Amino acid sequence: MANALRDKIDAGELATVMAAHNPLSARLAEEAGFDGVWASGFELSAAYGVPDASLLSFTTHLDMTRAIVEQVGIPLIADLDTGYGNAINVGHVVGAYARAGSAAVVIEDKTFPKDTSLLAGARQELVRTAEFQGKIEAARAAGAGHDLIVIARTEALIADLGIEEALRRGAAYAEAGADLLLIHSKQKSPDEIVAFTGRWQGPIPLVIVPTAYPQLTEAKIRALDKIRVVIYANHAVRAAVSAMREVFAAIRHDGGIHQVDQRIASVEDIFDLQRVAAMKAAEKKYLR
Ligand code: SPV
Ligand code: MG
Repeated sequence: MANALRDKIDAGELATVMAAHNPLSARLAEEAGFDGVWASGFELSAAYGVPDASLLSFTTHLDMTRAIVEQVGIPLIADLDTGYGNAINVGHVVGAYARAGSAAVVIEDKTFPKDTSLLAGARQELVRTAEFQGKIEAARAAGAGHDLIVIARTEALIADLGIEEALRRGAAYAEAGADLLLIHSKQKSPDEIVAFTGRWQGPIPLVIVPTAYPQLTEAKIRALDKIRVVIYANHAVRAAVSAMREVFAAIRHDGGIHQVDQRIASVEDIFDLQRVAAMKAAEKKYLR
């Protein structure tokens, strides 16, 4: 599993990764042709109706991860937030995700409990650089033997600490053994990420999450040359919310399901997504 993502990155290509909050959304991402699935903390928190602020336990997220890995063939990148504590917590948690079949894990340099990155006025505090290097080393050790990709995420730009601090932290995280550096930005234009990428001279490639600056298309990202993974981090839950709102409102407006029936996914479509045909074939073979 890890190899498919690593192979793509090593080949100098851009891996496109879509968010998921359950196996069904992951399967739809695979069906659409994405290279990987992002087991998003934000999406899972939203699915539970709570803020993305370290409120869900890691086992809740791990259960989702296991369920997704069982149902899709594309690699999974697990969003581990801050690693749920210090380097000891990171080692414990990363080991569990590696054994669950994650291709990659992301840990971010914020304090625990974290606050979500794109919320205006949110609490954004970073741990010391050396402390986070220890967390990266613990993640590396826990993933050894699983071909696990360790992605270090700096929130320096999210915390308004500037490009110099982001570059300094990125270099320190590469030195500690990270395979890739996720650089997150909340600016509404791609300028900050483009400037960071231009100045990045580190030995490891970059990962971006262009939620705030959607103008940065894949063609433009490829042209920047140093970015190997783009994560569309919340488009599964946002698409689901738009679709459900629209259909639920139409049913209330129409006084029944007679109008929407033809324009939403059919029950047969859902049977296909559940792989019912495979179960029926197994019934023929084994039930006697
Ligand atoms: C997530 O999807 O959980 C992320 C990306 O970490 S963001 O919400 O932008 O922090
Ligand atoms: Mg997250």
